[in-house]
Formats: sequence, C-alpha cells, structure tokens
Amino acid sequence: MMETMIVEIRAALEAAATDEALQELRVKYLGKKGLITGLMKNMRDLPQEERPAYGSKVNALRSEAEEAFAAKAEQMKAAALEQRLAAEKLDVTLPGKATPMGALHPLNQVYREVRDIFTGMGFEVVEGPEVEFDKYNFEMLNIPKDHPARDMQDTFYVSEDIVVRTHTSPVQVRTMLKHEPPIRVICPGRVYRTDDVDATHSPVFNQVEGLYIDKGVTFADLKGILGEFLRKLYGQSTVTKFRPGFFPFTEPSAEVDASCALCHGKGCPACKGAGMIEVLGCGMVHPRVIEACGLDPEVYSGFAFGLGLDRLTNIKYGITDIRLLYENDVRFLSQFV
Ligand code: 2NL
Repeated sequence: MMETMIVEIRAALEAAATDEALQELRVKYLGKKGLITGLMKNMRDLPQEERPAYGSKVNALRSEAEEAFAAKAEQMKAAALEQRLAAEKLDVTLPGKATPMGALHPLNQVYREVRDIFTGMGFEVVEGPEVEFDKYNFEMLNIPKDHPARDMQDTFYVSEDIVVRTHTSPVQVRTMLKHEPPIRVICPGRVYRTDDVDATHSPVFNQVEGLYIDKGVTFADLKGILGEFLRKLYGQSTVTKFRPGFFPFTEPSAEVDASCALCHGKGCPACKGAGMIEVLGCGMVHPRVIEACGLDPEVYSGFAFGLGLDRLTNIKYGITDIRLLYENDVRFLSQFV
C-alpha cells in the first residue's frame, strides 16, 4: 500500500487544476488526520523490531509527498503568472491618441516676447484699471482740458472726470505716486478709443508702455535700452532710427523705426518698400509730468515709451487686417500653434 501511495499522489496532483483542489489533497494526505499520518499511527500495531524500518519508510514517503506538493505549487504559481502576463499584454507599438493642442493667441505670444526682454533688463510688470480718472489719464500727463490731444485721442467718457483709458500711462502715473525711484516698469493692457472698425482701426487695442525714472537717466539710456529691446525682438542685425516726434508727456520725444525684419531693409510689401517700419514712440518724461506725480524734476529724470502690440504682432506675422486678432476664428488662430 505504501508503495502505491506515492504513485497515487502524483496522479492526483497531476489532475488537480485549482488551488482548492491542491489544498484538499494536502489535507487528504499530509493533514493531521491524513493518510500518511495514519500510516505512521499504524506503527503501534507492528512488532517492536519492524518499527524502525517501517518508520523510515513512512518518513521517506512523507518527504517524497511534500516534494511533489511543493513542485506542484511551484508549477501552478508559474502557470498563473504566465496567464496574467498573457492577459495583461500591452502593445506598445499601437499608435497613441492625439491630444488636441491649444496655443497662445498671437497677441499673447508677442506680448510674452516683449515682456521677457524687459524683465530680463530689470523692468517689472504693473497692471491697472481700464476705467480711469481723467486726471490720471490726461491731466497729470500734461494734457489739460482744452488740449487738442484730447480731441486727437477720441475718448470714451464715463462721466465728467472718469474715462475709459486711452493708453496705459495712468498705470505709470499711479506707480510714480506710490513708489520712490528707481522705477523700472512696463505696463501692458487693453486701451480704448472711439475709432470705427476697419482693417487698421479698432476701438480696443493693446499697448505696452514702459517707464524708467531715476537720478541721472538720459536720452542715451533711452536709446541704449530701446535699441537693445528692438535687436532682441527682431534680431541682432536690426538697424534703428530715432526721429524727432511730439507727445505732450515727453520732451524731447522721438518716433522709432526698425529695419524691416522680413526684408532686412531692402524693401518688401510688409514695409511698403520703405525697408524701415515705425515700431514705437518715446521720449524723456516731461518735467511737468514728473512734478505732477510728486517727484522733484531737479533730482529725477527718466524716459518713457509706448508701443502698439497689435501693430507689432501684425508686422511680425504679416497680418494685414487687425480684425483677425479679435474675431477668434479658429481657422486663423490655429496657424499660430
Ligand atoms: C505711442 C507713444 C508713448 C509715453 C507713451 C509716457 C507715460 C508717462 C510719462 C511719459 Cl507716465 N510718457 N508714455 C511716452 C512716449 C510715447 O507712446 O506711439 N504709443 C502707441
């Protein structure tokens, strides 16, 4: 009986397909009331001299059975892993799902370029309200009530003394009133004028103004910093031209041309054959403005500039109609991804 038992166990293990079946067999043969344990108990019925041989035979059987069970358990574990690997197979060569990509509006792309150049030169970004006091938008910028500039700047009036800002200069006025020099800021934002919409006009557009006030700031600083800005924006080979201009809030004032980034000064449709494009206005802050903003013009001087972001963007991308920047037509915008 003992001789056939191991054969019987091997056959049973061979047939066992589940963990439960294996466990049942383990109880049946190796358990406390199992068959092999039973064989051992039978030893009591044998004569004393036969017991050692019988005992070692049962022990050998137990070891063989335990080995067979262990081998079976091992084999089942390997099979389970094999099955899991097959079931969870992942085809890494399948094409991925394309995620639709958004993009920054072209105005924001150009704004970020402008911003990064100025913050790289130590300027900080300051923003302010779009509805302003007349005194911050005009009065303190040396544009009194009867000044022709007020007609020039066809203004949306909210009341007698409140306007929708026509430029971001009032943000700089507020900065001077609040902070001691040195002041180095750029002020981006939407500005408003009562223009009718056409290819080159919009009642709302975007401006970036800048202001640098400290002791001993000169026109050389203006030319150096704005020249460097334009070379960083349009490329190191950019040529600049500072022409005399007029603004009520700066004296002297200048309008600045940069060599056309598309044709490098040769003349092309973008620059209407001129080779140069007007890109910004600037000047030394008028002493009356410095004084109105609570600073002593005998101690402090500075320069300011203003640029139209819409114009800069249109020049950069060869866009010929400002309305495209505001209509949010995806067919237009998706070209700037
Ligand atoms: C242009 C010209 C300019 C300023 C803006 C400014 C601001 C303060 C004091 C003095 Cl608080 N000036 N801003 C100066 C010169 C030109 O803008 O063509 N903008 C589109």
